[in-house]
Amino acid sequence: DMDWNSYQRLQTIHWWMDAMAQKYPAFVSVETVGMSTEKRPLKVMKISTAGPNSTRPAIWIDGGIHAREWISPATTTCMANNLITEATRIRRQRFVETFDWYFAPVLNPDGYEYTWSSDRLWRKTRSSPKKGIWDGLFGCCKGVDPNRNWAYKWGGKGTSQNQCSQVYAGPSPASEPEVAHIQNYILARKDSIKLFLTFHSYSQLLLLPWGYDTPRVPDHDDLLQVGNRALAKLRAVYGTEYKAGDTAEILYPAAGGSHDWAKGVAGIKYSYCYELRDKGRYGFVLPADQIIPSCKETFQGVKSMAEDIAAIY
Ligand code: 0X9
Ligand code: ZN
Repeated sequence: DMDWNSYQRLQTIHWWMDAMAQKYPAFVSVETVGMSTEKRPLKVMKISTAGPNSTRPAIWIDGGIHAREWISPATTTCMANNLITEATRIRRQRFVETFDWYFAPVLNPDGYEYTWSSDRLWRKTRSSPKKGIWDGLFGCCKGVDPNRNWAYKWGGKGTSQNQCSQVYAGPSPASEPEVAHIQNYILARKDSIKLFLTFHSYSQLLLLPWGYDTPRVPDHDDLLQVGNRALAKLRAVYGTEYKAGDTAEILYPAAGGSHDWAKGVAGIKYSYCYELRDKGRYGFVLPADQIIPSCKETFQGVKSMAEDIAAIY
């Protein structure tokens, strides 16, 4: 059964998404947008008080691109659950009534399952490299970094062409079916999506594009303002300190990431990457009793971003 006091397997998360759609067909729907390399479904949940066919302005939230960052699927599913609760209220708030919300909580389902079955700290996808003549001699490594595989500035700084690297960009842009399917799904809705949020861990950062290198986005000040207001709301819950800034400046340059693609290709102005709890004490192996606190504070941040952007539309 689904709860947020422990981390959940992929099957449980998918079962919960489908169960929500069955229970609240008027405002929850679930779509399988494609299959992963190992044929697991890539599920997207749409929450809209205007119903499954609504074409309101939209907010995109994804998680679980990196397999070992368990707090990301946990926090994003928990926020989706909060939003469903908000949608059932008679007096609904503006962030619920203005937007369609898309949640894709596990973008790398093969990697995620691998962290449960075999290697807790696996990061990448589970695709096999194309067989080359050297493979017999040097062996080969599985997996592409799905946050170096998006089709914008692909193969640039902070990426590797070595199959065995943790930041292997893959043989070509969007070589990973997980990335290709989600890119297509977002492109088909790019004019409605007003806010793009991708959830990773850890470091407690809110990253603005660009990640590929240090130039500032032209609307940097708008993004930073909405970001800092969100972080003030997040901090107000438990005092958790997050910092906002340009990815390449406050973290490191890394090309082919999803929030760069969302801004650079899909043209979504407000595009961010959250690096969730903590700051390194537990790192990727964050205790499950932090799921609900992480969810509560992050939801306030996301709500603040939605309210600010709703005020523009
Ligand atoms: O390196 C990453 O992909 C992210 N950090 S993580 O520890 N979760 O792996 C940061 C991504 C920042 N985004 C871009 N560079 N585009
Ligand atoms: Zn990550």
